[in-house]
Amino acid sequence: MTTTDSPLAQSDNAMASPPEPLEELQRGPPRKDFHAPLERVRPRAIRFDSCRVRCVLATLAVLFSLIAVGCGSSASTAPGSALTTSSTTAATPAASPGPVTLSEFKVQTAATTVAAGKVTFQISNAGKVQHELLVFKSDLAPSAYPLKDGNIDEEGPGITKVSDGDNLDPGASQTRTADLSHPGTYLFVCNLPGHFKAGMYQVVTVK
Ligand SMILES: [Cu+2]
Repeated sequence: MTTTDSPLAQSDNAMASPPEPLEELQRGPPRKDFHAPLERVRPRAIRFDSCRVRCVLATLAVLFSLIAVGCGSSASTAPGSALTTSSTTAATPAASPGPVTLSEFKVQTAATTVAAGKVTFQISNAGKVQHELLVFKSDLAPSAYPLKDGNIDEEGPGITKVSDGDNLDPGASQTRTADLSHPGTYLFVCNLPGHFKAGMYQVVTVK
C-alpha cells in the first residue's frame, strides 16, 4: 500500500503546491495599483517613444530611399551595359553598307552600321519600275525630313545630300562611292515621286 500511498502523497503534495501561484495572483491587485501610476506616466513615455520611432523610421526611410536610388542607378547601369554589349555585338561596323538593293518600295542595305570612311558599294534595282539612290546625312528622323510636294526637299534644312546618281532602270546596277567619313545617321533613300512616302528608305549608322 505504500506504493499507492506514496503517489497519492506526491499528488497531494502536487495538489498542495498550486496555492503558491494563487498567492501570487492574490498579490496581484496591489501590483495593479502599483502599475496604475506607471500607466499614467506611460502615455508620455509612449509619445516620446513614438517620436523617437518616427525619427528612426524617417531616418530609415531616407536610408532606404538612398539605397533604392543606389540600386536604381546600379540596376539602370546593368541594362545599359547589357545594351552596350548587345549593340557592340549586333552593330559591329561593316566596311560597306552594300550591296544595296532597290525594289518597290524598299531600300535594303547589306549592313545598317558601317565604319566611317569613303565606301564603295554596288546598287541594283530588283524592282519593276525605275528607282534611284540618294544618301543624306542628318540627325533628323526620316519622318522629320523637310518635304516638298510630299517628297524630300533635297536642299531643305537639317539634311545634307552626300551622294546622288543616275536613276536605275529595272534590272540595272551601278557602283557608287559615297563619303561616309563623318560618324552619324545617314538615310539611304529613293526620292522619285512618292517613293520616300511609300517607305523606300533605310537608315544607316556610321561609326
Ligand atoms: Cu524608288
